Amino acid sequence: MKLYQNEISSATSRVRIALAVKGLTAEALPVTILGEEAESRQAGYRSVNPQGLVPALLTDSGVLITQSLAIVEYLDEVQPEPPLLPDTAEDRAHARSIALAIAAEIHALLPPRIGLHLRATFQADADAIAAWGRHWVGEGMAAVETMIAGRRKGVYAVGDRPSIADIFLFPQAISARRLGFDLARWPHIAEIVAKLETIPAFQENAPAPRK
Ligand SMILES: N[C@@H](CCC(=O)N[C@@H](CS)C(=O)NCC(=O)O)C(=O)O
Repeated sequence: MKLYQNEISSATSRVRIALAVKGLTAEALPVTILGEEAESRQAGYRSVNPQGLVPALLTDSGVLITQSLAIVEYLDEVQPEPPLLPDTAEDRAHARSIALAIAAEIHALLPPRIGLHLRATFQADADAIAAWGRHWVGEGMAAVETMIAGRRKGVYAVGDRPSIADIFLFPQAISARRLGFDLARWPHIAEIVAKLETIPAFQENAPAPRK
């Protein structure tokens, strides 16, 4: 397998964590994502992934899978142990709800292309773009905290083993901390992240800080 990826990418981090939890490896194919001229915006990479986003996984049979949730669920199907989905249909739906609340409602508003568009179209400066990010992270993580609190019955977000909910939560929480949020404001998230930070598959595959 080969993984189009970027070290600072939160969405890539999810896939790298899943690979590590499963004991799988993928050859890293780096794609730059920062700035107007980033490879993610160029025709070359768009011919690989029309969305111009990382991660994208090239399977051993040459099929490209885009979108981190689809990739993580693919890995869970081809390598079922340890499972990344909880045992019951309701808990699996809950774990997917948490993963999507992060991927589709928080993270989707934050990647570099969003900041570039805010700057080019609305003349937003660096402070305004940072405030934009903090707004969506603050609002979104508060909702995720409530979602987790409402049904938590184990040490992780959903149950007693790490699931896709934790795989999506962890990179977003690390990014929130770097944006200046004290995770203590979300007590369940803080407790879960502290636990995940003791697991090498998570700790070693967190998104790298932006330089
Ligand atoms: N929903 C996608 C999000 C992918 C995404 O936004 N990736 C970011 C990096 S974290 C990216 O490639 N951004 C390129 C850009 O903003 O130009 C997923 O879960 O894979």
